[in-house]
Amino acid sequence: MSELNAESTAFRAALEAVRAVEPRIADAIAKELHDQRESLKLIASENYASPAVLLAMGNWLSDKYAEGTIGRRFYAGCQNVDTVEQIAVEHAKALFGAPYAYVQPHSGIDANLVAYWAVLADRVEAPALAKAQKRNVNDLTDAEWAELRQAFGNQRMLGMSLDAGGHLTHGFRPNISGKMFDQRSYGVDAATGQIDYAALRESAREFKPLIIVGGYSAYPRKVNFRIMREIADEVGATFMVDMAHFAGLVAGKVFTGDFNPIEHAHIVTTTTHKSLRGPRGGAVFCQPELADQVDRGCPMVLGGPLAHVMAAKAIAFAEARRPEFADYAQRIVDNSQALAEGLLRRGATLVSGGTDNHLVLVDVDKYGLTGRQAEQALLDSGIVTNRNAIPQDPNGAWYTSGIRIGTPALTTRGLGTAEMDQIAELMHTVLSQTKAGASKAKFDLDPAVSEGISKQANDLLGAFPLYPSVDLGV
Ligand code: DSN
Repeated sequence: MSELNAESTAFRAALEAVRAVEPRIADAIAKELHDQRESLKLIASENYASPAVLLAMGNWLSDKYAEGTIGRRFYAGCQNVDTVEQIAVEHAKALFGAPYAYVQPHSGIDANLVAYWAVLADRVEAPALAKAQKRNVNDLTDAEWAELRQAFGNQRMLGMSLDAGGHLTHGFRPNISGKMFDQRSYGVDAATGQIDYAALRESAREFKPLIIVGGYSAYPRKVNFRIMREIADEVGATFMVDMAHFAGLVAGKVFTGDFNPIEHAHIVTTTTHKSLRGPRGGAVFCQPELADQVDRGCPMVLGGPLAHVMAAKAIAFAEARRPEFADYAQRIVDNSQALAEGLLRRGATLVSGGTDNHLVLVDVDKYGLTGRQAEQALLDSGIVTNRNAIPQDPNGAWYTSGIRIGTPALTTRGLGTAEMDQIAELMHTVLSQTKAGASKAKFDLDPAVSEGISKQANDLLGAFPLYPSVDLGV
């Protein structure tokens, strides 16, 4: 028998240790790898982290509390966490060319909360303290504190509307950000499906927000952050960008100049697990004047930092600094555009008519379907996507009229533009053969069609093994 490679040995040993305590967990972990290998994953926000990233998380760094920041912790014995966090910060700053990086947030929501409270501290709390001639909030009188709390609760945010591709955390009521801020949305031009910067400027002039948020989770085009910063400066707003979806394209230098948020925003947030291909987590980048406020993220809104995940972030940032990551980032966009062209050629309607980034938004009304029906029909056929609202969506945020598809994961797996055209054919076949049913969730699709497409999807994936270096022996 040939010797196992190091990665297979490591994952097998980890599973054996887990199995000794609770076999069902070991089975679920192994099954997840199996299922991911079998699935044609077009979820725009997912990816496959490297074995090094995954392995960096399974260790005793997890045991350590380290609230506070590097060198200023609320616990003793944090020297190794300091080392890990410092290295992650160094790689993050070098990767993005950012003056300051904070790598503790556990997710994108957390990163956005850190950013919002940093801006509130800078723009609302600091002036209140200066006015009262006090050093910190504990020194304020009850009356001064009541006044400051009123001020915290009455600030404005301008963010992209949900149906145009904005994110819940950009000031929408179901999320804490919508309860913190009075929010107004900007949308897209009805004809082009792209951001209307003149309308955005008009809205900002009228609304005078404290924060303008750029970034999205379902917008298929580049955003001109230079223009957005100009608008923010004109109305005295702090400009924040949530680059969670496209951080990999910034890191890989596909988005440069006007389209690189790091060059234009006061503060930038991200997740680390989408196009950036790291562990699940978040990060914040900012101009030096906001750094002290960002550093207050834990324990302000974050629980103790996850040192094992920061270790994995350091590995992912280091990987993304390699030249091959730039090639990967460009291939994500090439694939996305090939998928868009393949769908358009077959008669699909795409929001904005195409894509500049890692995602494509298909208007499935063209096929007489809701997003919910299309999502399930595709899933039954072995193609994993997610339904998404489209601009002015008549079916609302639950049933929707759109399907969001993204290429970061399949690009990691090695699929290229020729395979994207084959996937466009599979998707178009499913969507055009699915008939809407009696409700917005029901549909009819001949099982022979879904089985046939599943098989073709599986055959396609067979040529691109996922985690080829990992053999679990099951
Ligand atoms: N869940 C992520 C997405 O799918 O876009 C963002 O929250």
